[in-house]
Amino acid sequence: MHPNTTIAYIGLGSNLAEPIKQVQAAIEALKKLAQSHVIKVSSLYLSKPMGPQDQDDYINAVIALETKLTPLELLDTLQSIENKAGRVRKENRWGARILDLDIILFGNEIINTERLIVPHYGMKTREFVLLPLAEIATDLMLPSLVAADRESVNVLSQNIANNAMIKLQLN
Ligand code: A4P
Ligand code: MG
Repeated sequence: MHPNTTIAYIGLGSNLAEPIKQVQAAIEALKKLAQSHVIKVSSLYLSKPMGPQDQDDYINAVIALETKLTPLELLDTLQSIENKAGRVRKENRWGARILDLDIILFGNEIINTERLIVPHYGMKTREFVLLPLAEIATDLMLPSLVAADRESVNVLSQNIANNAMIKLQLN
């Protein structure tokens, strides 16, 4: 792998306006990203909403992207894909959305800035992130400032309660 290339994991979520199509279209958009290459795509999962329950179920997936973009360039790009999908940002936390693209991991980088927190703050407690991630990256270890504290995606995914999530079989 080129020295400036990083493998980033991106979480996709949608529960509005035909979520399966939204997630599939976002994957197609990610395949066209400059300086980047989609190397793995998880199955699509149907998940119960985390947060307010008066919203539809979500479609979630995770992809692995080999990229030469910086983390902030990647965030800008993801936000422009969200905006093109017609995303409207609302005040209500964890409310319904057409498309949400989160940077779950960016290589082994640990980022804590105003615009970007990586690893994603919710990744270890969300089955709709951990299970698709484990599907495409079983042997992955999370970054940690203390090497001995690195956690494995496989172990985290085995220990998470699966809230009736369904892996979709699409042709
Ligand atoms: N930001 C910071 N770190 C990151 C990162 N690692 N990746 C900042 C992406 N963005 C990051 O994001 C708000 C700001 O977070 C961005 O401007 C960026 O600078 P946003 O996408 O506008 O807001 P959000 O996604 O609504 O944020 P919030 O409230 O953290 O929502 P979550 O945590 O993403 O949860 N239930 C199911 N079953 N499946 C889901 O996918 N998703 C949510 C949203 C709720 N319930 C869900 C699901
Ligand atoms: Mg988001």
